[in-house]
Amino acid sequence: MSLFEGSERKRKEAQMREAGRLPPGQSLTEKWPVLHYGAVPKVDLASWRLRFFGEVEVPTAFSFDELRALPRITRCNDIHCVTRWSKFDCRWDGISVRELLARVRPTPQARYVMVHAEHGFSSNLALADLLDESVLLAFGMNGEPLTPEHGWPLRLVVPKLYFWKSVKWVHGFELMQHDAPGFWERNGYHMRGNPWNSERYSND
Ligand SMILES: Nc1nc2c(c(=O)[nH]1)N[C@H]1C(S)=C(S)[C@@H](COP(=O)(O)O)O[C@H]1N2
Ligand SMILES: [Mo]
Repeated sequence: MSLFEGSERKRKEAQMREAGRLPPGQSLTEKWPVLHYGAVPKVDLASWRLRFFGEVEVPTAFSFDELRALPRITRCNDIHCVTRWSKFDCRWDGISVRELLARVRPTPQARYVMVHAEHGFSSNLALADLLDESVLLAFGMNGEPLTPEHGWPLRLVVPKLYFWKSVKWVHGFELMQHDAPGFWERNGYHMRGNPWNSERYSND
């Protein structure tokens, strides 16, 4: 990195801090780091399904074509990784999770969701956090389709929580009555993960 690029980054970072957009302990990155546990999965779109199960009235498996045919939405937001980088003004293109939930109809007992991905990765969310208007299922970011490393064919984006909750290669939503820890949450990370409260580890 040249001296100029470094000071430019610092200037933008100070701007974001000033604007109240940089959570505590985070720093700005212009790049898009790739971070995950395990290998990038190979996905066969013909047999791929996005499943909704557990506490739902209408358990459903959506094909990729069915999801592509749904109304498109875009969301602009900032993402915050627990490893302390934040990336600003990401423009995501995708579909509404709320719309899918309206179709599968969570039971009145449903309060939490386990989000499932390839290779057994999972992360837990409160249903209320999943229903936030900032949330979407993304096919692409900043005008480009997702690359396999960033979650192609589909990833969840939950910008108000640390980015480990934004599950790549998502293929299932399990609606639950009670909260339960997902992959990182079983390994010491926080059950909710709100960056504005520095909810990094289970004892934060
Ligand atoms: N399926 C899956 N999704 C995942 C992860 C993972 O290991 N597997 N890691 C999470 C973590 S810790 C982060 S920071 C982000 C990183 O997303 P990126 O590689 O697109 O930046 O993905 C999240 N989603
Ligand atoms: Mo992360």
